[in-house]
Amino acid sequence: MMSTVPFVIVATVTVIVATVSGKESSRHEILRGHQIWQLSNDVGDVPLEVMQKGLLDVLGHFGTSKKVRVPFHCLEEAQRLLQEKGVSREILVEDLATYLEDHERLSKRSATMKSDAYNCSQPRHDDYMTFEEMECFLKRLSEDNPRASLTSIGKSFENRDLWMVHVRPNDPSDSEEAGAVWIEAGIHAREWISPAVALHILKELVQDNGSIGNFDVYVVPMANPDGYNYSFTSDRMWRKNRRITSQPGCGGVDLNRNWDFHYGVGASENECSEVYRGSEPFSEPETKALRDAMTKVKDQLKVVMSLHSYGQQLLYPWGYTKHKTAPDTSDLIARGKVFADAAKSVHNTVYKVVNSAGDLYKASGATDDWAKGVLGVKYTYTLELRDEGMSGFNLDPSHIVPCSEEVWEGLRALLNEISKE
Ligand code: 0X9
Ligand code: ZN
Repeated sequence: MMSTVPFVIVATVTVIVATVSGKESSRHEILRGHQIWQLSNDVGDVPLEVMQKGLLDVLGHFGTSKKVRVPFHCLEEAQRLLQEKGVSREILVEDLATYLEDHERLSKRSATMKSDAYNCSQPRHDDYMTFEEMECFLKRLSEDNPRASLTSIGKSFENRDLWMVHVRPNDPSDSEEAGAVWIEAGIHAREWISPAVALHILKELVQDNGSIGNFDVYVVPMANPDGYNYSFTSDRMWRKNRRITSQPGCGGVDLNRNWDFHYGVGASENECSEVYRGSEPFSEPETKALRDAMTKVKDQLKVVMSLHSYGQQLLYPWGYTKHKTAPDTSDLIARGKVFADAAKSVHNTVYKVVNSAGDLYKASGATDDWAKGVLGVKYTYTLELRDEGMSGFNLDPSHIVPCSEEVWEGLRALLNEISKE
């Protein structure tokens, strides 16, 4: 017999039950049923192959073991493929939505519960900032500091501004040109610590009275604003931009696979994959804008640093191949160690200086390889920020300040060393 209970009563009961269980209006619904697995050691490239098929998302890389996220509808297929290749798994998180909800409840934060009104004068230290809050800070910074100018280098797929701040050297009368540094952050949406650190570095840069030498510094603190915004509102684990693709439910291009240098290696043609490279090199408005802005200052560029998370590693090229050594490798390692030693001196955080393809995994189409291979910039790095995997992307905001402090110290030491060349 059909139930005669009116919908309104069912709905009311559902709301009460949901409220009691604390699961009302969850913004993590999209991740319901997703699991986090720790894969057995010595997995080789198997997880990356499965990721390229769009069945899982490799999160962290530690030696030979890997942590992956598997969407609910891929659980069986991913498990079957991994088993076929002799890779076993341990389930670390049964349901990612519940995990994130519990975590938020414990840390008493949620996107809708911001601590206090934001007045734009300083970057937040107590919480991750929304894109609008970042814009407000950047505008205020450039109004208040004559050495800083703010430019929109283009628009994102959803028409948000791609902001670049140029901080001129402290002493422009100093005839010795040091060159320029390029800092890119937030190209991967869910890596929230990256733009947060970039904003804190900007704050330091405009206050700096010459301790970094005579460098011009260009900072793009939010290279993927659409993805970042989406990771706040709808999917905390979103990585790509928000390009609409031909397959419904499989949007987004991995902007760190879209640059035109050995395009395609270690990236995917599959729109559903987390490492989808896009329809062609520089198919995306975000990478095009970055390319054009970097190209304009290419003759000045000495250092390009792309901020990511997580893993606490300073990666040097190449990323596209394990079989070739990039030019200047010994200098990249030596200066990288200067960065790491200085960073460690602040809060004892260890950043390992490692080769991208050799020590992490093969992946082409990233900022660092393109800047070195095409623009010919000597020092190009990807810096994987805190942590080593305890919290991963879900890093507590209490890390924002200490992480920024150690990166600032590392950067200062690195630039001082390079300015001696
Ligand atoms: O895979 C990436 O794009 C970066 N790691 S992340 O976990 N943040 O996604 C590393 C990129 C390293 N550089 C190259 N492979 N060229
Ligand atoms: Zn990243």
